[in-house]
Amino acid sequence: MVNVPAELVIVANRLPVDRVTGPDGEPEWRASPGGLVTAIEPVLRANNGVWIGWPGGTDSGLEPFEHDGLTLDPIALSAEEIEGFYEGFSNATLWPLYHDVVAKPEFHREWWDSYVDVNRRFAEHAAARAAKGAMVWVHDYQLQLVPQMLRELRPDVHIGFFLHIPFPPAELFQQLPWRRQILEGLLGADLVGFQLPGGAQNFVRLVRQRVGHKTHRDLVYLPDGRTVRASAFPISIDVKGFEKLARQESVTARAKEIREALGGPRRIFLGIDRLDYTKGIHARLRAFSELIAEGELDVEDAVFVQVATPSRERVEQYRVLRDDIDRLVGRINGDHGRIGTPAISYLHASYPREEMAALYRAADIMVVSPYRDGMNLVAKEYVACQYDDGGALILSEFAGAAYELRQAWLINPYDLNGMKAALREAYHADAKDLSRRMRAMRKTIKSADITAWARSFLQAMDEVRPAHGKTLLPADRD
Ligand code: GDG
Repeated sequence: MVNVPAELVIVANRLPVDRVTGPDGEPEWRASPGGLVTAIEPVLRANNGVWIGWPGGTDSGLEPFEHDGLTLDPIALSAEEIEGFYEGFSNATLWPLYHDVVAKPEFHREWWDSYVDVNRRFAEHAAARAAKGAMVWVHDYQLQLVPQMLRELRPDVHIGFFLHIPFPPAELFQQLPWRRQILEGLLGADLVGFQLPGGAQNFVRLVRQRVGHKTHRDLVYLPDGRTVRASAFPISIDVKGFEKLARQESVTARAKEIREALGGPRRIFLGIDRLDYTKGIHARLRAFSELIAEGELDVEDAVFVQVATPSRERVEQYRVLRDDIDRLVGRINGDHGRIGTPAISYLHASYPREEMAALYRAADIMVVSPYRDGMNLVAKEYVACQYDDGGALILSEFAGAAYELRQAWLINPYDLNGMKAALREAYHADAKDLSRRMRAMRKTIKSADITAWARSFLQAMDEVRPAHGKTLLPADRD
């Protein structure tokens, strides 16, 4: 299966595995966590597709291989490309630019050159792997030039693109010296998907203004007669899978153990994020610590567990953030902690899924406070795990998830007093209020899970450019 042309090709920056050194000193593959993996894996399995991506590291000459039933096709990056394409243009130019310039984006011409080169390599690889008339689904901000490059090589294939992060308003996107190239790159796709309608509208407006194509609602009309559709497909999670995990006896037992290890507080607050400056970790810890300082909360009754998964550790802004959070946690615990009862239990580590589920089960109040976030799967995962309708969700209105999870305590993470009020309210909320909110949110996510997301994207692909009898299977799971 490893080298046959594939009917479905997933192209994403990262493969869903990391190359690690095993116990015997030999390199081996290990599944890696992340929003994209969680979302795509079921669709790929259902269609026997191939996933093209970078495995991390600088190993070259890696061959396609099978891992846990998935066909994976690694693309090598050199040390210079990791610096220019990945850490540079993707994560120090596009990432901050697309997230409301929460941090200042850097523009360097050599980073751009590297982005173009690596995008071309991905496109060439996809062109070589796709069967005639196949569906190629390209993912995310690192690969926005791939659709156009691939179309030039393989006009027969159907190309979908999905952006997992927000697409910025014209006023910000305009700053990018290569704005036109990015728009033209995306227009190589038949369907360009965004998390929210606002992202799709920003894109269509920019195409009209900057490239000069005719548009009508969610359609762009190209001079060569092609039509490109730009619409919203809010991503979701494997709701049933998470609930099943949460119901496992071992997870229930571990959740109890976590609570005991924390000294049996009345309420556990929880944050789980990649350590990223867009996630608003700083703001939520400050809000919590002020409530303690003001005597509204007591460390005997309330603890904040913050898991920050290591991320992009070689990018300067992420190093600075790590030091900032370390300092803040140290100061808060130094000021307010007591022996055996710190105010904040801070974990800079990555955990297995079972431990994540146990944390979600143990938490009474989940705090998700990004300054800007495409969707935020953590918020949905927390809701999926609350099968007894308990628990409270505090959610930033700047996360895509806020458009669906309306019954959460919605907050503006820039408004510290507003955030404190929400934390206080959730802390004191009665069981009836909590279960009314949680029930409604659970209903929402159950009706729009990952299967529905994939199905709607693939269906839209079919509509925008019919596949002549070939239909991909959605990921059906029970
Ligand atoms: C991008 C967009 C969009 C985290 N730590 C561990 C772990 N995780 C898993 C979570 C969740 C995923 O990683 C994180 O997804 P998010 O959506 O919260 O955030 P990003 O990584 O920024 O994802 C985002 C997403 O793409 C999908 O489109 O929602 O807006 O920024 O699934 O559970 N999983 C495990 N151990 C960890 O320590 N096992």
